[in-house]
Amino acid sequence: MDVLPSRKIVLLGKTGAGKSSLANTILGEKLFTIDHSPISGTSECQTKIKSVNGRSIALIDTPGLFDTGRSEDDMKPEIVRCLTECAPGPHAFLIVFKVEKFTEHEEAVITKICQYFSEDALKYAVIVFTHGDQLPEGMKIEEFVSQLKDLSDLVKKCGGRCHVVDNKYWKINEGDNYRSNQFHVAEILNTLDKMTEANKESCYTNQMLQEVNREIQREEECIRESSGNMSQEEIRKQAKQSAFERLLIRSAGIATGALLGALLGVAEMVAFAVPGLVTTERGRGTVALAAQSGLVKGALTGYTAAEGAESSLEAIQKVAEAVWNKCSVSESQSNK
Ligand SMILES: Nc1nc2c(ncn2[C@@H]2O[C@H](COP(=O)(O)OP(=O)(O)OP(=O)(O)O)[C@@H](O)[C@H]2O)c(=O)[nH]1
Ligand SMILES: [Mg+2]
Repeated sequence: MDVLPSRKIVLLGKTGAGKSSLANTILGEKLFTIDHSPISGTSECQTKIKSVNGRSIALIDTPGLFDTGRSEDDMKPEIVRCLTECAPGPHAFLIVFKVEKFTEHEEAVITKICQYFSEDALKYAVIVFTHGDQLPEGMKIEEFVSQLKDLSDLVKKCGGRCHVVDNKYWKINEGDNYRSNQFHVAEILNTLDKMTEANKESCYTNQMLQEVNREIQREEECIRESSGNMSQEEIRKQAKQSAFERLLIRSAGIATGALLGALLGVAEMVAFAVPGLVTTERGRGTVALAAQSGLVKGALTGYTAAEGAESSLEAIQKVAEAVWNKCSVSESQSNK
């Protein structure tokens, strides 16, 4: 039996933007905990599955993954957790902002989403505003957006998809349809339907998420072999936890910007980052063997060698070349 939810939706945004509250508003139930203190909120990614308006949806709530002022090292476990929850990829990203000024902090959220996923992620994104009560009397969200150039550019990049709720003050429909969460949740679900249809029911994915998914599947196989009659849901849950722990160990000491390289299998990393370098089966075998023997560890620690790199891709390429060079040296020595 396929117990996987039909729609996987991840909520992203700054701490305090109202992600967990929005998740509860959509699900029509307080399934996620809201912390009213200004600093601490959601500390870990969590998934809740529920049927809403006839659709089975899995909402993945995240902590403020893209906050400015938090070190990437600090965020790494939460980012890895988010990847294991999302893998092989979500059907949609709900990017959450408050109805307020659009500053460089909000801009930074988008820059980081594009950095960790890719610009393509915006094809799967819907912008949802919270604190709708802040909208001036009679103003709709589209009008608010049109007044701010950067914001309206962003909404355009997201195919014009934007909605508004107020998780606190718009609980009851008091006749004014626009100020009713029920109305907007229905609109959000319709937009998600249309977007998923336009994306041919595919989820957003990339090489990193696929590799994370392979890691989870490997764990599932092991658990299935050793467990009796555990349900598929329980197997997946345990596999995600083991994959999370493994991936976290693998990424130790590596800057989040270069996580892609750390999370991809080493052979895949080299092939991906330096196309043309590993073209033969034998080449791939050599790299895989080197990875198993621990040879690559030294090169991976050599991420410091990539410190001068301008972008994470460049950093990965530098390390990939270092890995490849080590492999070639070891192969020529063993052939002597
Ligand atoms: N007035 C108003 N308050 C809201 C709204 N949404 C959330 N809040 C309040 O804002 C605070 C933060 O909301 P959360 O839903 O916990 O925000 P979050 O984005 O999940 O925060 P983190 O988990 O820390 O990342 C809480 O006190 C909420 O009650 C809204 O639409 N209107
Ligand atoms: Mg939260």
